[in-house]
Amino acid sequence: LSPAEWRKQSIYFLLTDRFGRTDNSTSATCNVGDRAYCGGTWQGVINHLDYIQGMGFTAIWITPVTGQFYQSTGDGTSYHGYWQQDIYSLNPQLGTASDLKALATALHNRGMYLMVDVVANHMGYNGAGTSVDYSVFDAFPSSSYFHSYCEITNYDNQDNVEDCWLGDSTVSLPDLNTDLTSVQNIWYSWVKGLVSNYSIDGLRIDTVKHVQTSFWPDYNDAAGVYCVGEVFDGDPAYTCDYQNYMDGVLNYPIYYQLLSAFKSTSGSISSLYSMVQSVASDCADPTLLGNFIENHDNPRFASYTSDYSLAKNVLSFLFFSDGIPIVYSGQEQHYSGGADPANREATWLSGYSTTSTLYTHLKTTNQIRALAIRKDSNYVTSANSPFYQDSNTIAMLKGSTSGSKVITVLSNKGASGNSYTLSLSNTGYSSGASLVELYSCTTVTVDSSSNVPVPMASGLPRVLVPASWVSGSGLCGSS
Ligand code: ABC
Ligand code: CA
Repeated sequence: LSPAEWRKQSIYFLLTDRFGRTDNSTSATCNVGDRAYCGGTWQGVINHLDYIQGMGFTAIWITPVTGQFYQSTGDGTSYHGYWQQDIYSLNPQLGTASDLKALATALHNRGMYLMVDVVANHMGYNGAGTSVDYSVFDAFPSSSYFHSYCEITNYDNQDNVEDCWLGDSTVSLPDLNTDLTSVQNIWYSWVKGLVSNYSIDGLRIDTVKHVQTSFWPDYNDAAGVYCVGEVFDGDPAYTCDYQNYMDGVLNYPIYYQLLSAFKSTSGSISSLYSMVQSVASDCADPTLLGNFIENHDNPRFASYTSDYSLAKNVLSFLFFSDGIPIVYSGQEQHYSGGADPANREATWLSGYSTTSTLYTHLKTTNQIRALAIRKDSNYVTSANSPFYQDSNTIAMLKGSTSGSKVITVLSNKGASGNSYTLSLSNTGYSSGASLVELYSCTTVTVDSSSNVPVPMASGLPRVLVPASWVSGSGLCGSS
């Protein structure tokens, strides 16, 4: 699937081992601290696609599928899939080739898409970097394919980041010498084959900043589908540069500012406001970034605050700013695990509730975004524009036509926030125009000074669109 088509999607990210089991159990034990396989499978994902689609997601991103090593170590096991050894086989703990193909088919039959996580930077080894038996790596069975061992010690030194190894002395991550044409050719033909064998629609690429930039354009081309790279860095100048070498990157610059603006009622809105502008100017195309507030590498949002209004606001930001929204499995159940491995709770233990507060918030939010995409064919390519801020509020406009843009108003006042009317000018709407706020289903009329009166309460997010959009949308009781 092309980048242009991916812009319209909404992605649910899951760790295959932690989302759904073949036996559909909702009680199978999964102690995150054990860092062990808990029994999730590709078939288990197929079994629960209604749950994902019911929230309005149109795509899933799954963790790496390749063959790993399976022993337990002081750092746990390879349940997450980032410790590959056999790139030409699949991880049998997660299922068979026909299961993975069946997952792609099941998604496609629903009009949904499959994104797979891939790793080109390294293999995984059960032992220290000084004692690697390279014969275990199926495609790279000798030390000559790898950088010589050194641990990454200085993230400010790009050569160190690219040429030294991730991992530790318990599980080392042997770092491929991606400067070698032989290594490049193996990866380019491998990725092409993977995408075609399993009918994959997009890739999430791991550890992108640990490989030289010149490696990526041909990799992205060989994949032939939208690629979004992980560049784990909050500096927009650093991270955006990688978008010159692949379709998109995960939006870590926004992640940090969104988190700090909304993890408490005293967070800085102005830092978020200016980061939206920095990303817009530094990134080649902000509409192809992957937006998130949770993933498997960082503490969950609810580990910072249990406030549901704050949780709703950060979710709404992901959907109504530039880029592709990504929600991490368990976020819809307000899971609150801290740093890895605590943030990898089994989704099945929630019983897959479809009535939980954030499940229903996400369902409405996905519906609103889909409505905007239907009504405004240039919605996803239009530039989001923050146009109002105060110490607790940010308001943004996104859409291609003045007078019918989506207005998003986010607040960090939290659930105990007061009720008031926020009067917004400079929205492009004219006096007398009728808008509907789609979370509360309130109709408002633009006043004689062209101000939009936004009903605020309990620190909840607000999204306004032309009232004429509502009929037939399925929102606010319309059919
Ligand atoms: C395992 C155990 C853990 C145990 C650990 C020692 O071993 O599970 O419990 O603590 C996989 C697994 C992990 C596993 C690791 C190591 O492998 O998922 O569970 O940990 O064996 C990707 C994936 C990630 C994956 C790997 C490896 C890479 O998303 O799930 O981990 O394939 C770096 C990498 C990044 C990587 C991340 C985990 O580590 O760059 O690709 N993620 C700074 C650095 C970043 C660094 C980050 C975290 O710290 O700049 O490069 O990411 O270590 C901001 C700055 C940022 C800064 C942050 C902290 O602050 O702007 O730059 O990030 O302000
Ligand atoms: Ca490297």
